[in-house]
Amino acid sequence: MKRIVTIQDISCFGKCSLTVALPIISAMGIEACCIPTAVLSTHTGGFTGYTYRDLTSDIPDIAAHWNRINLQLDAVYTGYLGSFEQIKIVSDFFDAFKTNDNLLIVDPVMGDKGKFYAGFTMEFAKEMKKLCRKADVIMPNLTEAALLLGEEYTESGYDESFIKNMLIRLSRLGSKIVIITGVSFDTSSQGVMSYNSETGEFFSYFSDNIPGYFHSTGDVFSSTLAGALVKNCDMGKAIKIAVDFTVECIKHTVGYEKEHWYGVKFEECLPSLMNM
Ligand code: PXL
Repeated sequence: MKRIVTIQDISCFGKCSLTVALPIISAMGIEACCIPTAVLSTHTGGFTGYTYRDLTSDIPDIAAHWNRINLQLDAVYTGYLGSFEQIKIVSDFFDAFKTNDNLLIVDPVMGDKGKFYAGFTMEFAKEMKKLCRKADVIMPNLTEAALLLGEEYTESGYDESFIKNMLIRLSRLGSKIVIITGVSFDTSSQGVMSYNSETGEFFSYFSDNIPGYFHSTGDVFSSTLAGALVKNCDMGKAIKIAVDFTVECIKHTVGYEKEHWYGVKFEECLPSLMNM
């Protein structure tokens, strides 16, 4: 059985980060361990007055204990990180747990639709770039890709060579595999493009573009992709599973946007992920 540790916050209500990653990884038949980086009463996208308890100082002690019990990890998958110090500590965690055959997977969560999430800045993006340098796989959305490259966000009107060029430049940060999510060349489809800097291979996979904004789909995609890669799916298959499952969760939420504006109803789709 494979084992992933995912390092991100717990938003107690709101269906994102750990409350999405843990069930998805478990449903894929992978042992899910976690390091919660902070506890929030809700996520920050659309709620006001949320609580935030920082758990950064617990991370080195958890890492030290895991070292003492010689815990082996098939992958370390990071999502939302809340401070410069957290990035630094996660970077130390990478150094402590990297082996020749495990995967360091970074979703550089910082923003969407051309905007930072609450509390993120350009300085944070510069720090995140350093973490991406150590990763084997990074999976920014188009907004985060632009932030990592220090450029303006291009919302639409780009073509395949524009994204390929971004992928190549992002790979120069240091990771072997780069995946850009939220790519759309026309209004009817949306998907992802990836680049493997060792083989020079590009891969794209597109599905239906469903109008509207659906929270937590980035976390659904990244958790599924991390699981598929750890289960040794090739890149094409891993991306297809992650996109298809994310789109299924979105379609399942269409019509329930009022009650479920804060996150997609991924739970009822988990049986289908297990079958994939
Ligand atoms: O889904 C990414 C995410 C994770 N964690 C927190 C967030 C967000 C996005 O808004 O607010 C706390």
